Amino acid sequence: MKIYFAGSIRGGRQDAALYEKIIEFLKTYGQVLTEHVGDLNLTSDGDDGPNDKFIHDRDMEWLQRSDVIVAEVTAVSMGVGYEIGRAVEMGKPVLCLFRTGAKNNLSAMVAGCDDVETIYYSDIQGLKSPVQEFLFSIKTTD
Ligand code: 6IA
Repeated sequence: MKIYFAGSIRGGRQDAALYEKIIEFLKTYGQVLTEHVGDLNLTSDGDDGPNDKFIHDRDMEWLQRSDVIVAEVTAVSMGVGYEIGRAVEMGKPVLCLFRTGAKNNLSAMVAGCDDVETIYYSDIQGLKSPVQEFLFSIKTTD
């Protein structure tokens, strides 16, 4: 199973350590195409690598190739919102993860989308069983 994990980069890296843990967990179910999202050395500047067109086009290619999108949506990120919208248009299964008790509310454009499933959770332990259930429910290309 090819998994596209989405998490905030220029939107802020305050949850990067959590992304790293979620990615490690997801890797027990398949290949995570976007492991760099959990790289603790990646800063919100995000400008020390390839240019933006390269990043966008490569990410869209990975999104196209993926079987499922898992997005941590607690930190507000325009890029993650964009990826969710593109994935829905591609007909991909989309799972969003939102921490209860966050200062911000989840955007209505995600929370109100019938094509997106959202898990509300308080810690990574509480995530594991519902995420597994979602992943087992989808068909893969492998
Ligand atoms: O608006 P944001 O930057 O918060 O958007 C984050 C989302 O867009 C993530 O889920 C990524 O899939 C994607 N994304 C944004 N920037 C990058 C990026 N920057 N590399 C890969 N995916 C990205 C390059 C960083 C550089 C240090 C090599």
